[in-house]
Amino acid sequence: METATTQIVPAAIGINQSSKTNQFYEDVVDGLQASPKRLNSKYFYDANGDKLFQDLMNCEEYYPTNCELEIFSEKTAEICKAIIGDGDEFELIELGAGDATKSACLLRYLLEQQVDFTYLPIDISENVIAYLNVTLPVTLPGIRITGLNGEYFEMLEKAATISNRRKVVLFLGSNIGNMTVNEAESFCRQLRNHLSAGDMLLVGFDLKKNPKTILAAYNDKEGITRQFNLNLLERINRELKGDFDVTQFDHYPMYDPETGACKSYLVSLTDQKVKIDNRETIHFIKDEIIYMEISQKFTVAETDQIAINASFKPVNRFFDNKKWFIDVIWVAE
Ligand code: AVJ
Repeated sequence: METATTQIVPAAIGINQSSKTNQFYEDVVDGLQASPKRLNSKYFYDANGDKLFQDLMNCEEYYPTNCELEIFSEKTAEICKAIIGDGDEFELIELGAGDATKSACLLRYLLEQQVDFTYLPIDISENVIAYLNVTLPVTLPGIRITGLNGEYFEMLEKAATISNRRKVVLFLGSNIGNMTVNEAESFCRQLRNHLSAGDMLLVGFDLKKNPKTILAAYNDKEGITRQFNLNLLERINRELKGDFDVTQFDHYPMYDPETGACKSYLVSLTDQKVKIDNRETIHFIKDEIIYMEISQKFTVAETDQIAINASFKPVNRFFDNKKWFIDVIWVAE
């Protein structure tokens, strides 16, 4: 029998734990057997990684969060006016919602204006989704929310089975920067295929700027970015019975101002071998790297080009005061 408590806590929708662990194992082993070795940055976000990312967002050098927060708090009415459009009810879907601090600016305003919408945050972290499902109904009374825990497109398809109302998709925080320009373009094309003409996309891009400013954001003095990267090795130890000695790896961030690619690597400090689940042994030679993450930086022209090539029409641009970051609104054509 259902208790009152289970009824008031909205259920998270997602995929089962053991198939997630198998996928994680396969991706890790494939990546570490590749040349050069690589790990997928989407796996940064377990409970520890979420906490480290929170710390990063609060650290002095990591500017993107503050820039976007400034845009969302200073331009709330304008942004909301654009997404409300003719006033038809809609689903507000957020890809990689995280703690939803930025979207909460919009959610609060939309609720105050009594706009008819449902909030569907999607996140790879089950920790994040459980948190949003429980806290948002308290901080934003009256919100209709269904958290979706999983991969973006799988969860978008789930969202489509929940309703066929107009969709407004939020993709904030330069999450799109975890893709190269080409990957971002095919991602947006795939996203367009999950939408209907007239649906909207609000995307946050981190812009090219002084290379020193960018590199410093991924090389903070406190070493949080370093820990954030090393945490993935620790997560492999915890969840996949790995035996990484994280003291034997160093963090190496780099930024290429020509291409706008900011990349993070871990560097093996010695010849060493690492076992995973007693099934695979991975050999490292001294100075061998693991490619961990790309945080691509864009020009405004590149964002327009991505929109057009993915069959969206760019309709609005919102900058922070320093013009370091941009939130754009695109309409599916
Ligand atoms: C969450 C992907 C936007 O790339 O800037 C922060 C993650 N990595 N510091 C980014 C991150 C290192 C972040 N995104």
